[in-house]
Amino acid sequence: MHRLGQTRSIYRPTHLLQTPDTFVRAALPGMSGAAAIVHAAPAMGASFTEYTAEFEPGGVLGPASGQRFIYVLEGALDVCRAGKTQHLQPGGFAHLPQNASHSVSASEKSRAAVIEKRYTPLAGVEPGPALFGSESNIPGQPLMGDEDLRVYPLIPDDAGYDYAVNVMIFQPGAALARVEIHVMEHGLLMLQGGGVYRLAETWSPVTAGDFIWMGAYCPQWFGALGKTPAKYLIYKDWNRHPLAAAH
Ligand code: UGY
Ligand code: MN
Repeated sequence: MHRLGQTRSIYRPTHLLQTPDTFVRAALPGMSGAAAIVHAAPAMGASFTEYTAEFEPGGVLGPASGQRFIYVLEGALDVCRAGKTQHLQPGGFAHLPQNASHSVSASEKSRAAVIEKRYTPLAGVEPGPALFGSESNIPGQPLMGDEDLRVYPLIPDDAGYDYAVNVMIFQPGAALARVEIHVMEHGLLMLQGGGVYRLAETWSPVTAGDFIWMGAYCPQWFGALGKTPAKYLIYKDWNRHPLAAAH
């Protein structure tokens, strides 16, 4: 069925809303039995890369271009680093520092969100070590005192990490308390539920499976709609001076 050129997707210098009907798959160098849907990259204005990797059983990722963060959406991944293998299931995540040799393979048909970012060094601070965890073990915190809007920080707020990845869960009807305008960029994957996202001067219906990039200073606001909670995975650059440069 032709959509007659219609889509909810929007691309502007300030933001991208990328809906699954517009996803294009291609293998990145070193991938086998896997393909990437590249959501955010320098080519569209982002200073990091985020993609969804889709694996056949036995599929593998190629080498990372910088630090790598992996969040398993479906299936199971084995991440092997320094002779130890971590078996990650949905909600499981890993942070691999820049230049940390490792392998990522799927033990079954799987999907994962993958974020890669060049590290921005900070004088006197060692880069944070590799991390492995599961969102189910992370305590949530209410955002600005709102018990219906909880934030689950997957990476410790430590100067050795120059980015943050949080899971945010909005109960039906919950909303950000204000329009945010900030220097940090965001990569956002809607995991469950949906609502309305304000991005610059557009208000868009969004639902599970959508990806959003918000450039620095993009006005942003979200309100959850429907009878089930809305949940998203959100990246931001963090813990660095705005003039600091990545290496
Ligand atoms: O962390 C954040 O800036 C977050 N509150 N932004 C967002 O949900 N769009
Ligand atoms: Mn924000």
